[in-house]
Amino acid sequence: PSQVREELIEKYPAKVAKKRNKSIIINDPETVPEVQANVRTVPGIITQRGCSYAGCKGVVLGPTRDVVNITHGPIGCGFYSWLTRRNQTKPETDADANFITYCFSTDMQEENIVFGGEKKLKVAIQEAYDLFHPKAIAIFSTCPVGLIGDDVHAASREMKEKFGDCNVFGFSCEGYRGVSQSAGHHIANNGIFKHMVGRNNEIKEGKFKLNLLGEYNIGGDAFEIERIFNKCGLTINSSFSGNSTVGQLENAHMADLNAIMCHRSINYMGDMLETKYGIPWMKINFIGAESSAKSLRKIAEYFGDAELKARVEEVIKEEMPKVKEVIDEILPRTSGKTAMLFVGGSRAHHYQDLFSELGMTTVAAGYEFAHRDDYEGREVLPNIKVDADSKNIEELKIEADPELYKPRKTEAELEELKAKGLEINSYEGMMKQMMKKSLVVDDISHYESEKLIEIYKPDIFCAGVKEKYVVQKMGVPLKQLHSYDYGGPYTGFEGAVNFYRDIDRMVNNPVWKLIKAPWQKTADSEKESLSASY
Ligand code: CFM
Ligand code: HCA
Repeated sequence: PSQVREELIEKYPAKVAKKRNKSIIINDPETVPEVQANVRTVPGIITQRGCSYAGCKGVVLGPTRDVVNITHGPIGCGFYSWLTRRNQTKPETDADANFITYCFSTDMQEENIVFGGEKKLKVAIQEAYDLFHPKAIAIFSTCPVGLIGDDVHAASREMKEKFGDCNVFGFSCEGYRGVSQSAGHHIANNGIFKHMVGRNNEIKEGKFKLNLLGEYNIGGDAFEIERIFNKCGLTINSSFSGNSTVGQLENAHMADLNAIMCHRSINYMGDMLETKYGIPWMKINFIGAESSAKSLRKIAEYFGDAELKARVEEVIKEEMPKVKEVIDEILPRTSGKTAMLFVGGSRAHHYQDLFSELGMTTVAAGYEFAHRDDYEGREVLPNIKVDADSKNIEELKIEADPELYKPRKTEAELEELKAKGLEINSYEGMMKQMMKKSLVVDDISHYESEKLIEIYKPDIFCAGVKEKYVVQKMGVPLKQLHSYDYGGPYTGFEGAVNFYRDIDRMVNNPVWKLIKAPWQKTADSEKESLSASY
């Protein structure tokens, strides 16, 4: 692998090579070497990353159906974040609000850039209020808003006071706020915590109430988790933010546990809910049948109720045989194959579980925008250098609420749970689970992806839509782990079966071996590939 690393960076100018070298790591699950992460992409390099606005509006706030999300900016930002992320939602009745299908934007023009856009923004907020009377309106700033200095917060406050019955708040999530989407996650967490959490004191029915954090219902993933939780007798108090509502987010402080799927995007909320209200958080993973069973057992152990534990075992016993049947059929065909995963800030880790259930090895993986803790584990947090880009993002000062702080577990109870192997308020990251000498690459560049494919010839490459067709033209199937190639769900037990079948179809499809770019084709090789296929 050190030779591979050399090959990946040899074409770069010396300074760039030196920098990239720190983000390309040969893994050792025992020593867990340091990965350079969450730093600026070198200009000129083609990155997979997106912007802060995408992380705030598209990712964290976008999936909540009854908030009107207005993009303050030129129309492109709103348009290209309109229904592209596949976050599904299911209103309880036809009469319930669902604004996810709409694209709200102030459609800024040159005139607004020159003379200011606040007036236009207030008109837009008024129009949205008059048309829909929503519970909440959120404003998302795009790059020009920050550059010209429109005050979206003042405009929001003014309109909120004017309406009286509609919560209006803004986000300074201009695309350039941070080095990636990740900054937008943090800004979104802060805004939801400040403007929403704690406003709804409804006590929901149910004995075991938890919030599901960092699950966005892509391709219906949250629906499958809801199905399993219902069977087990677990109540989702509030979901951040797949299939969620304003009321749910406002009620988050009423749960007894925060179960975190995507650590990267929502760990801030976990910490803040713990500090202010005394609700601990626990990392779980519902990607993979074994992982789902393990996560259910962890949740049951946390609540410590014998009846719940027994129910969870029953559910696992009911669900597993269907999964086992499919895996027994597919495993002989997928076993021994290799995968590479370069996705976001959590799926490059989670999906390794599904691949190992298929008997497949992850030879290289990396995140687009995760931080060192997502690679190396949260214990490195005190050692992370806070650079100028991170300082740019507000860190809320949270204290225990004088009335509402109520530790859900005593210190002794938490210690006991930790001794049983439950990671409370902790996450061990991706690298400890990956093979020795596998490659870990942060913010992989387009060039490095191509090189890796040439060298390793993996059986499948997992990334997003920007990579998909380039990789497939190299003769390697690409599975989109963002949009799921319009499939899914992939969570839980039914999701695992969907994934096994989709991957089987891709890695065992002979069509990939027939692909040659026109310029690579000669009359002879064309004949060869044809006769090989018949
Ligand atoms: Fe978390 Fe996500 Fe992801 Fe993410 Fe994303 Fe996404 Fe992703 Mo695309 S919140 S980090 S910012 S799991 S949108 S649902 S698929 S990059 S790996
Ligand atoms: C985003 C959204 C995205 C993009 C996916 C892709 C998603 O980063 O703004 O590049 O294919 O999941 O929709 O991550």
